[in-house]
Amino acid sequence: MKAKLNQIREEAFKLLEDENCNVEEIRIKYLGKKGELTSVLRMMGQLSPEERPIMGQLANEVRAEIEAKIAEMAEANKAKELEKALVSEKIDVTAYGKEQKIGKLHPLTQVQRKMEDIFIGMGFSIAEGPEVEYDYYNFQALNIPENHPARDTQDTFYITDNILLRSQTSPVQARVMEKTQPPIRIISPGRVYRSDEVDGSHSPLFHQLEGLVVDKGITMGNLRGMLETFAKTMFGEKTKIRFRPHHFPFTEPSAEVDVSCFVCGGKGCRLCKGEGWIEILGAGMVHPNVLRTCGIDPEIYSGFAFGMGIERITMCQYGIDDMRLLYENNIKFLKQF
Ligand code: 2U9
Repeated sequence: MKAKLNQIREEAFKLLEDENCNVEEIRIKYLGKKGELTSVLRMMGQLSPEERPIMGQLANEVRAEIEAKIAEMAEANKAKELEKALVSEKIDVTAYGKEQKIGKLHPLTQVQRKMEDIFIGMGFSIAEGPEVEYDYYNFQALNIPENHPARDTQDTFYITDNILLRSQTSPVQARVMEKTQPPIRIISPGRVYRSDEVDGSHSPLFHQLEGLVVDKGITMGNLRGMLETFAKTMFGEKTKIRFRPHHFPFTEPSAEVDVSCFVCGGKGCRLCKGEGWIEILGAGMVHPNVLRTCGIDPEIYSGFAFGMGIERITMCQYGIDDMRLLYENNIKFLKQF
């Protein structure tokens, strides 16, 4: 039996010397249930009690040696496979890839973000509110009662008699005033709606950015200084601003505000239509009725407000002469910004 066990070891080792041998086949042949080593072990019963432990130990040694050799071969095979895969699956990292087209923000969004950044830099927070709004917040709280002529110029889309699509973002500020006592320093950018026909300068949906500051002792001087800082940061250091008297129901006094033309510097050109000035926004001191209606005592507090169309600012900045271009999603147009 000893000779048989040694023979099994020799044979198995010889077969395993071949690098390309089938390791699993050899394992089954010698160590499997019907393998040669198992058959020898079955004959142990025929041995004398003295021989049995000696042969048992030898058989275990032979099994362990063959198993160790098989494990070593399997490990070597794995390494060989990996080596092969590394060669055959080599990746050329310098090869041309598929170009990834990177999109960018719409010019209106770019301009809105730039405006927001400027106001955030001056200590404003962004306030948001619903686009589907109550008549109360859109008109009545802003000193525009039923049948007021301003309802014509701001005609919008009605969901019911008292629910509409907001025609300005002012209702956002009215809501903030109702909930918060001064100091208030907010801007409200967003979509607004008007019942307008589409043309080169009108759209039933456009974007506004409005601002509101309410505190003790706020004056028109504060409004002017703040707007000058905005204009210089937005359009360039040399930009000047001017106020022209105007009327809005929600501010008193009110003004339309122009910036000196940033193309010709005020001499007169195509962009400013020879005027030297470009109208960009409306502003004024918040009407005492509005403060009172929104729960703020106009005897203690005063405030200023302003509003501008984001489309208008975008068109000025980029010299776009037709507003419809901003909504058509023409990729050739949009790629320019
Ligand atoms: C509250 C009180 C007052 C916001 C203001 C304007 C002047 C203005 C227009 C600019 C061009 C609208 O987009 S546009 O058509 N806006 O001229 N907006 S003052 O005044 C407010 C806002 C909120 C509570």
